Amino acid sequence: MASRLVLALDETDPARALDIAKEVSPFVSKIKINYPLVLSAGLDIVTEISKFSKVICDFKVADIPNTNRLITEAVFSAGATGIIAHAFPGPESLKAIRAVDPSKEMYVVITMSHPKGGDFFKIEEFCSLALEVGATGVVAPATRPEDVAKVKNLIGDLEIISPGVGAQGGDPKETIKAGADFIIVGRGIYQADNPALAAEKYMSDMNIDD
Ligand code: NUP
Repeated sequence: MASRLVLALDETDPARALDIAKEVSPFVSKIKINYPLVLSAGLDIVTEISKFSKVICDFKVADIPNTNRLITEAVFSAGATGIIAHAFPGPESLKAIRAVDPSKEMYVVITMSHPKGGDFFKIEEFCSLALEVGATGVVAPATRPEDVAKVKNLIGDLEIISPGVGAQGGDPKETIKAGADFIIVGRGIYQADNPALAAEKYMSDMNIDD
């Protein structure tokens, strides 16, 4: 069965990040890259990692349509297959991302995983926005499986990717049971003594058949 694990590679040492990406890539379906690594290594790290893994840029794009378009063009030109955006700037900002290359993945943040991270997010409105703009999927928190289940009921066939497993306390199995398609793990893998072994363990932990 294909892996339902996504590595959040927030390791800021570029050489170490590349080593971890190579070791862990056989166990994950994608590698998610966020500002901490790009700000230390440059956008070239996206191109490097794209040579052996799919890369999603978690830049939580949240600007006017023209700026969203420029950011998205840079990200896809670097080799990323997907991008994560915020919903609150509204439909035109999300459509500008979608229009750059509809064959790529666009994920929309519905609500966030940290304590009180959901207080300013509108789950129903953001889910219908994700459907309206033709998103590939949505980001919903493994720390609140009840929110994942709620999102699942609202988004039909869109994918759910869920961060918050491991360091933030979310449980892989509960998250998948609630309706997530993929779980996202950062520190639980890249800070482990053996990141590949840790990734393999997360993969088996989310097997819901046992
Ligand atoms: O709600 C969110 N929570 C979250 O942790 C949305 C996210 N995109 N993330 C990201 O997932 C976060 O920025 C980090 O890159 C990763 C989780 O990392 P960790 O807590 O597993 O180390």
